[in-house]
Amino acid sequence: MSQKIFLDGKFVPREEAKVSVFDHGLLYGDGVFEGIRVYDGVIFKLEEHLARLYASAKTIMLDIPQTRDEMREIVRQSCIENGLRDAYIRLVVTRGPGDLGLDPRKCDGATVIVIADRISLYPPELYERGMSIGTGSIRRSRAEIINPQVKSLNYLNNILAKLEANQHGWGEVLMLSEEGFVAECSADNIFMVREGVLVTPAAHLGILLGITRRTVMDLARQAGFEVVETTFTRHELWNADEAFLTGSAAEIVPVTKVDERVVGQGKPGPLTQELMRLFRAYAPTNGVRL
Ligand code: PXG
Repeated sequence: MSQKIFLDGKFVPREEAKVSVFDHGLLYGDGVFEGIRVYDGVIFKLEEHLARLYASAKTIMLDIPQTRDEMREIVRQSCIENGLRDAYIRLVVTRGPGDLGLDPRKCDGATVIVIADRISLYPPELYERGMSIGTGSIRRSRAEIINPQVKSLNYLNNILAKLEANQHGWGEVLMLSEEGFVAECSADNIFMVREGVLVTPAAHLGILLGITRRTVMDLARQAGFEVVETTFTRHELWNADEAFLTGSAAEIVPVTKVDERVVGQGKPGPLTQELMRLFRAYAPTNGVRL
């Protein structure tokens, strides 16, 4: 059975899921997206992902033709049509086809795409041994340039950073804020553990407010740990007791090396492992059921 993709109001076979070469999502990266996980028939934190999608769209003044209720049903239907109970969903809304100028008023209306696919995960060894990351030369931009809180289709900075990760053989690439503070990675948020306290960069540093980040903060607080959102430098990260990354695709990935400095004991730390356990138990219970 061919994969079914939701495109502009209906499900079409994968081979027919094509967009116009005049779509401003393609011509200008003018659009927004979400990446969502499905765990054993539960669409993880779907409401939070929909809220972020509609907030991103509002900021760029992009009208999504579907209501949030309709979108929830389309996402559910995408999993059902494709017989998927464990999946990765990509929701994309572009400005739609226009002319070759960049004026959004020339566009006919949004293109809405929902792809439900199998998940490709990081290898299990990575979760047992930890990941080595390094700092790239590309900075996260401040809100007046490309607002990192808008999950837009303009990911060129992140891709440039990822190229540096590939060149150096890092699993992910650390991106600093314009001022040089630790911000996040190309597609993951970052945490460190210092004297039993969980520390993560604050929103104003120019980060995507990750849904996994929020979940991990909530789980840690419920388990009795202190969680702090603040500003810190790489010096503090290099000298942390533990570090890890969070993201919908990655979940929680221990980080054991940053810029050739071994972090903590050089293996996944106890709080990281505890949070990984808590997250794995929590994920299939929190979201919208198929
Ligand atoms: N920061 C950035 C810049 C991101 O793009 C996250 C953090 C984590 O957010 P969530 O809400 O997922 O906890 C992201 C995640 C992928 C993939 O397939 C993920 C993202 C973007 C592109 C691809 O891993 N965004």
